[in-house]
Amino acid sequence: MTVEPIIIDTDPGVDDVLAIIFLLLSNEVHVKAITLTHGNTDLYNIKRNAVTLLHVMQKHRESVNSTISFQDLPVLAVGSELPLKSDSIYATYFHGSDGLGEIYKQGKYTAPPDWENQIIHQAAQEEALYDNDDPCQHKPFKTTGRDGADEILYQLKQAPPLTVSILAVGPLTNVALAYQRDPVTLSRVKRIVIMGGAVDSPGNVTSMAEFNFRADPDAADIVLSTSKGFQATPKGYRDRVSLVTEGKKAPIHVTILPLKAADNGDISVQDFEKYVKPLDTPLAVFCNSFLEHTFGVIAKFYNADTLPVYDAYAGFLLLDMIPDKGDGSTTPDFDNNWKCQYIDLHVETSEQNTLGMSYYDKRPETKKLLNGCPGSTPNNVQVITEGNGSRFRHLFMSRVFGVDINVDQQ
Ligand SMILES: [Ca+2]
Repeated sequence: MTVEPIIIDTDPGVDDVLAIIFLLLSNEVHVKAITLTHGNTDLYNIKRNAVTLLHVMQKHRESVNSTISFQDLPVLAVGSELPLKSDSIYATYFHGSDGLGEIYKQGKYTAPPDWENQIIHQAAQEEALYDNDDPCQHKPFKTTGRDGADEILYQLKQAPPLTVSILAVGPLTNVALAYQRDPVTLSRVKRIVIMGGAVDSPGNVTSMAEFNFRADPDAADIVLSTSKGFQATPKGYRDRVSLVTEGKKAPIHVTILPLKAADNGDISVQDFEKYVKPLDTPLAVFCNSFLEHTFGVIAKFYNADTLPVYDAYAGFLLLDMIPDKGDGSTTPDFDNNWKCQYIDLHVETSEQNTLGMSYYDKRPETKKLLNGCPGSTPNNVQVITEGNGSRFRHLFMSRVFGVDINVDQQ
């Protein structure tokens, strides 16, 4: 089995935390770096949640007698505090002011007391750990002096071209900055899988816009534009390999899981209460500490009894796409379980009422006109329109909590 190196760009956040845990427990991928962005809350709280979560993962490993070498730990890189141009918005109405349902303030969970220091890069100390690695001694992540965008570029430079994927589950500021700083190096990415956008559906933060795109519309539009000229064909793949091998910019395979398709991955509150709430494993204790708040928000504001876990579902999509080189070849797990279409998708960046809205020209003749017109290469974003939520729920609950939910009843 080929293990895919990945970078998670994220704003933890309830479903981000679930996504990160899920992927750290997935042997199909190796999480090389976690790059943090503003988003669900401000960067201070995002950092605290990330450090706390990675300590929980260390506790989990101890509880199952598993160790990880220092080299294999993810790098935790602090990224953008603000969107590229627009004003900040946060999703604290859903995630709580701390991003995790007020767990710290209410004493439901405690962050490591020195968490802020832990994130500061300790070059000499970490250098020593490479030579004298004692898994009981080291911290649960590596630090870096690079910011989020530079860390993305660094990871892509270290690996062979078209081997590292990015899972972007927050506002896209870091990824857009990486492209602006060095489009040639970002072209080395195998694929960018994004949770974001409301395509042919209402938004969730405004009637038109999905949160991640609305929280940095300019960044979202830049990242979608990197798909310009992308072709999921054997020739398209060969051309991309040639371009990146020659050190040139190439079209990027951009896949988005928009709201309408993401909703299908929701997990029932009933399943969490039945299977997860009684558990006392480190992962369940941590997740239970914030999920109670989320369930309250879901019931009160949305009159719903299912938990949206969009970011974790996007992680699951990434797992199903690993065997796909982006050359149009089919893979059973993807073809049997996902539906998609390639669209010239853009993001509104100037009109306040529709800021962050994803849009495309629906007139059938436009595609033909664009294709015949030099210099007007359209974006070519792979938009997921449908997925198999039952498979995800089963795999997620068994991998993260070790429980077997009855998928037949989903
Ligand atoms: Ca997120």
